[in-house]
Amino acid sequence: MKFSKSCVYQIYPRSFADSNGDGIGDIRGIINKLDYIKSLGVEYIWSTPFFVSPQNDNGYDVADYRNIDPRFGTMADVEELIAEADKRGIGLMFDMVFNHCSTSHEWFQRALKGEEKYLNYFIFKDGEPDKPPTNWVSKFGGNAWEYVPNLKKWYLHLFDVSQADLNWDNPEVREELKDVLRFWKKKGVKGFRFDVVNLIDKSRGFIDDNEGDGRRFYTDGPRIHEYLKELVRDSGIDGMITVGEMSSTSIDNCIKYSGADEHELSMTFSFHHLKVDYLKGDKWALMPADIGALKKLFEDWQVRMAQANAWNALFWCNHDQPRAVSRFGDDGKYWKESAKMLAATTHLMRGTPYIYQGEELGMTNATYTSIEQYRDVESLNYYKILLEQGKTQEEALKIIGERSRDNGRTPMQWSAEKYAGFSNVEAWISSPDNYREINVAVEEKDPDSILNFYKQLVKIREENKIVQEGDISFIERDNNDVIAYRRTLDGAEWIILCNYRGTETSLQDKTLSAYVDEGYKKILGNFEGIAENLRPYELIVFEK
Ligand code: TEU
Ligand code: CA
Repeated sequence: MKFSKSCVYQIYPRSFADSNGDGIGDIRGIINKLDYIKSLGVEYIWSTPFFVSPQNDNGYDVADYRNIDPRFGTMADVEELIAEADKRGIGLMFDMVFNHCSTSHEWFQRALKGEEKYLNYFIFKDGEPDKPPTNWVSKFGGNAWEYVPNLKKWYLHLFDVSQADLNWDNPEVREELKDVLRFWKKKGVKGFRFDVVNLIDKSRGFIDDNEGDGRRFYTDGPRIHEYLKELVRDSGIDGMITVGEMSSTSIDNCIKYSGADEHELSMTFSFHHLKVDYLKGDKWALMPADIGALKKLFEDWQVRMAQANAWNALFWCNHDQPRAVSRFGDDGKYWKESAKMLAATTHLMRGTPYIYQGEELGMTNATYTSIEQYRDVESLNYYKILLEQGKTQEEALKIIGERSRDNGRTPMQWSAEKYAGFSNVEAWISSPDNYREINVAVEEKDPDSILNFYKQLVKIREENKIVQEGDISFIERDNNDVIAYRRTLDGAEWIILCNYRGTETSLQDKTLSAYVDEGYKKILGNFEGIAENLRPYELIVFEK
């Protein structure tokens, strides 16, 4: 399978490294750290957007797809980044936000002036100021339509009001976007990540949703596969590494998005496994993670995608998610053990692993104590919504504290120096105090660190066909404490056992001593030796 050997490192430039002392990470900061990224052994870097943008959603509100936001640097910097990464055998993947663009984009500005051509680039509906066309809810809270009085029209924004949805039904829009891909391909970019790309087709129509928030009308629409095939074919990017961010999708659709013979995308991100701690699917209602559900989801996605020759992107963390070690592990007593166990769970599966900046250090949630510390538009909107719903400030802060996207956006922790070695001034967003212990400088020196464990995992994938291409089946299926699977290839077998509890637990299918008696050898773990039971957050990889 293509890209079965690869690992991707995700960078959120704003929070990665600040080279010019303005407190905001930048392109030059990434260039300065390329040797560090090379030392991880990854083949690709995916960077989130640094194109011209008012930054209402930190660059996911693009105002010009072909120019660099001066906050992050210049086109010359980006060209140098591509060339310097290339010298190190690393390909760059750029982030294409094609479901919507910023309302500051020239297209939208001309639409606002009433130009027919550009009105058709967006989803405008005639109407009265007090009655939005549908009751759909924006992903960032509130109704998903905004009224423009002088046009007497509403426009759709599935995200922030400053992110207007593009009209993919219009062939001119599709041509514009293909051209953006050609532009970056010509610059030497090796691949693309497509933002919420399964939301682009709205051809199911604009109908009130009396059961949900509207997503069933615009997710995985009827023309989505047609649009993707056309985009990939006409822009000449088929065969490059591509990943689609698929919001609330299904396995059946991902089989098509990433199927080997479909010529759509190389792989898909899906998010069901990151909702197992949402109470009744509500991100803003806290619940302890349901490990039984998590395990079932991994099994379904791993097994069914494999049967269909489709391909998963494997990940725990990104710039929209709280930190995995704080969420599914233990960022206190078993910090190191649980971070390693979580890493092994995904890295040894079938798919392409993604490492999000700082994950390889075991970076934790932000631990903010006041709403003033938050920056994310979604967190700030929902804080207000939670208060309106009658939550106390303390309750609302607790929820935001666990669920905010800012948990994943604190500055990369490079060293114990002031400002975590990220900048020489106060950063745009503050760091948790633990940067003094959790940082690159400390972990590079410690052979037993989380950082060195990640490097080991990348190498294990690179050197072992069984990890790249082996079959996968799940074991310990009725055991809700443990996530465990078997990889097999040409008579070889690996067993991966992960304890998701902070307590000792026993295996149900086969005891640890039975594995040993049958000749299995431990080849990787996060504790010394083999005990009678799995220790808290213990990981064991056996080979036979
Ligand atoms: O995210 C899509 C998305 O829907 C989420 O991950 C979102 O953050 C979550 O549903 C909110 O609860 C992508 C980008 O990764 C994100 O940063 C952007 O804000 C969003 O699209 C809009 O472009
Ligand atoms: Ca800077």
